[in-house]
Amino acid sequence: MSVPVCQPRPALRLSALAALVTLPVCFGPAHAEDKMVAPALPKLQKPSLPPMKAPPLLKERDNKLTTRDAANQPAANTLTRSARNEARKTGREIEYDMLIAYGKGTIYNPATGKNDPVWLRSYNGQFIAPTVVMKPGQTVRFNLMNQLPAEDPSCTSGDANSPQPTNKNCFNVTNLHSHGLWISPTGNSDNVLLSLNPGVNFEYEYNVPIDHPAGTFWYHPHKHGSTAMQVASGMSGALVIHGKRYPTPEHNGDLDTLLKSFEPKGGSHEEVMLLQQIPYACFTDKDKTKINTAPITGRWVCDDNQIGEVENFNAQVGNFKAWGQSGRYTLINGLARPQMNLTAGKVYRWRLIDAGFNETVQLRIRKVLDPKKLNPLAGNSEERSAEVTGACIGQDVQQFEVATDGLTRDQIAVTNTTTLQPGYRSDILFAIPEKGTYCVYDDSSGSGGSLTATAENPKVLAIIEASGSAKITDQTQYMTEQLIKAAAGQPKDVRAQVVADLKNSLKLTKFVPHPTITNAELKASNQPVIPIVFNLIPGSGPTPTQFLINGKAYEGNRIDQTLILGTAQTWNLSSLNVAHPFHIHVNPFQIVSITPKPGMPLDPQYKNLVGTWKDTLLVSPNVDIVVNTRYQRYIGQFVLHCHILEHEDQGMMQNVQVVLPDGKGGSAKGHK
Ligand SMILES: [Cu+2]
Repeated sequence: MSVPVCQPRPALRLSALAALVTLPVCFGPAHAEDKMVAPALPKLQKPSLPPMKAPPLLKERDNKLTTRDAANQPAANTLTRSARNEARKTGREIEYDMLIAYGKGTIYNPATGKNDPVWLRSYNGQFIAPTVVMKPGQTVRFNLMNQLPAEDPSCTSGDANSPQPTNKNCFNVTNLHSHGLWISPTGNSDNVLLSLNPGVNFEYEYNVPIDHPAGTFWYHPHKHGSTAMQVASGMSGALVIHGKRYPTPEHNGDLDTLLKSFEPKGGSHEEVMLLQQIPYACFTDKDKTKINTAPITGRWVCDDNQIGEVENFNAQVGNFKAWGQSGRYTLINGLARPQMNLTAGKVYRWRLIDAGFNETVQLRIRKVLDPKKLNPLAGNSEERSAEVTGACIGQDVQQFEVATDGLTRDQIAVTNTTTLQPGYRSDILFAIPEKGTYCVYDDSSGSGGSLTATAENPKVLAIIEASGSAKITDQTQYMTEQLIKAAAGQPKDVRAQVVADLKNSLKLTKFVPHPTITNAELKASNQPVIPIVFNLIPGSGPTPTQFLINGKAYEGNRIDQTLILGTAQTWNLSSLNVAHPFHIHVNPFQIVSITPKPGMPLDPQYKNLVGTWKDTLLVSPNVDIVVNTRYQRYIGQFVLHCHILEHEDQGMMQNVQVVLPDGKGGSAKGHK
């Protein structure tokens, strides 16, 4: 297990914190050493912020055929072994084992300074899911082994949109989705319509095309009815496609080639910043219906002999107020309030992945003017807000967003705040302007831009300690210079254009993966505009809340959209009430317009998005959104849905199919 332990002192450099912390903060066996070191000085003890760590890298299966391989290949011929080994050696084929089982771990709880033990559904028994790095042109096999406890037959519900709230065995069916990957959605590929019951193994095969964009993607389970509970347990990991294709005068290339000199020594997976919200709770009854809460505040607490779990759909996941009441923290790479040591003036790339679904994160980085005002033990929302408004008020570290949802932008967006909604990815560059302490915080305030339309409070997510002698006065100018320097590594015949683009307000024209969808292309395709209207109808009395798209809840056997391969099409996205992140599998979309409803201001989170490519976009009830998309290469059935996963599990999803054209402007019917 990856354990964010209370570290002995050398890992902590927040010296100024010592003065204000009055509680002993480390308990339990992990801190025996701390207690022995300074038993008489509890007032000087500091909360041990977990040091920042990237999630572990998923290790490839041994480069030799195992007994299980042999057993799985009764028809294997004599060429199999050497052919597969050769493919592995050349990196064309890669195999991973993914065990799905309960795992034990701990989550550091800043409010108490303790590590809360947890028992959660997990990948490979680790609390933080491993990162997978793939290359374009690779065949990637995942041997998914569902070793969750056997399903209780009594929980088989006739209603597909009805996750069972109390019977935990209903949440043990799983599958695998690679969010954002442009691969086949059918058969043994990115097929979310599969169900892997407990005890079942299945080998997924992803053929990542040679022209797949390099970028930041992620994986998680996607079994309708179990998705939210499994992702809420921390079952989400980063999936990085790393590219080495330089641009040419005719073709665009991978942004990775421009950013190579900024990459950490360990590799691109060390740039992963996986944001999760895990609503673990300790229960006071056997049936896991009653959550242990603190008197007065109502915050979720765990006694010393208790273990945190995610087992009650209604109480922990289905109730949109639960997260706010819980007092839990948004985690980065499985760590609550980690501390990282960075060097001022160095360019960092963060691959931000929002794998949460409980709240919006408005990520902001600002200098701490008075470190004494940091309060690592801030527990309730008032204390956490007070910490931000007291400490995180210095200079902003500018963020330079280079990619949305893994897809390189045509122009870098310069901002102080990056808005992350469930399912979003944002690749940002930044350089800390000078040494000092910095807050990485969620600047959510009020209900503006919020996922749940309820007020959220600002809160510290991580602390940066920056060292070094750099002094940057103009951050945009500095970043432009650094990127122009990096462009020296570009091929001669494109270098001048890359540099000219950067000088022209940080354009990245040579690195955009998809050509813009033109009106001429849409006209030639001659397809109708598709409306998508989200509607959440609150329940009352015995009538449950309804989660609808275009007036209907999900029906497994109904195809809601039939799309024709090779065409481009316009979609209009809107919501009748509360905001829902629209996500569609396989082909991304390009944003054409985001128009506020009459009399409404445009929410700042929509700035800089027109023209960009994404696969997930928040549809606020205050806007009308138009996007274009094109269906390329892949046919078959897949889904679109709301990425508030508990909405998806309860019906906010549609079946989509891409079919072959009939050559006459319609769709081919096959043998029917
Ligand atoms: Cu929704």
